Amino acid sequence: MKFFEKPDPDMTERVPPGQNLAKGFPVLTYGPTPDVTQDDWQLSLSGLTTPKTLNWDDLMALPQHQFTADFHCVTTWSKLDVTWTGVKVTDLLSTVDVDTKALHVMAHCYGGYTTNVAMEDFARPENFLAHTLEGEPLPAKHGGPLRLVVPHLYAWKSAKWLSGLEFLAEPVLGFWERNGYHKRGEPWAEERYSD
Ligand SMILES: Nc1nc2c(c(=O)[nH]1)N[C@H]1C(S)=C(S)[C@@H](COP(=O)(O)O)O[C@H]1N2
Ligand SMILES: [Mo]
Repeated sequence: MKFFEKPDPDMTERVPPGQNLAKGFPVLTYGPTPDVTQDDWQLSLSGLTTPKTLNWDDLMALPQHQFTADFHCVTTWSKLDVTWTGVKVTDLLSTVDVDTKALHVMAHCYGGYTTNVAMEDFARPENFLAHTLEGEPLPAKHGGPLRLVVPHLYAWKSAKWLSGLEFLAEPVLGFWERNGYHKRGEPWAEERYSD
């Protein structure tokens, strides 16, 4: 009989320094939860691109994929193997005409939240726009009808209730980045706070 077991080495390797595994899926929102239906929802692309507005049908017409990704909140909880359905950021980008000078992206949200991501962190094949969580329509508290998910950065970059993507030549700080969080937020490097 075994009295203890070493932590599964696969698991330790997947939990970034200073993070603990969460029970359930905590909700972390600054301010009230916006009430947006799929019918009301729009995504506007602005800045260094041909301006374009997508509605729900436009989003559904893009290729749909399942994603399994780990989720790391800077407040030290992580959740492994979250399964989502949605659209790859790279598929969305392939339908728009973004200027090569656009090296930064500001994500805008219903409710006013913003977060900035460098284009090289944004235009990755593993990033996606999610409308389904564990097989169910994405609950409003987790960002429904649509949120961004950027698995390789802390979860404050995974903008809930996404309403816009603004393409920028120069970096501009988003909400938490102006309020002390790191401009990039890579969990393995513990890029938690700005200096
Ligand atoms: N619009 C918006 N997006 C947001 C936030 C927010 O307050 N507003 N919080 C961020 C933070 S700090 C985290 S950890 C994750 C939490 O997502 P969850 O509530 O689905 O766990 O959403 C991120 N996206
Ligand atoms: Mo967070």
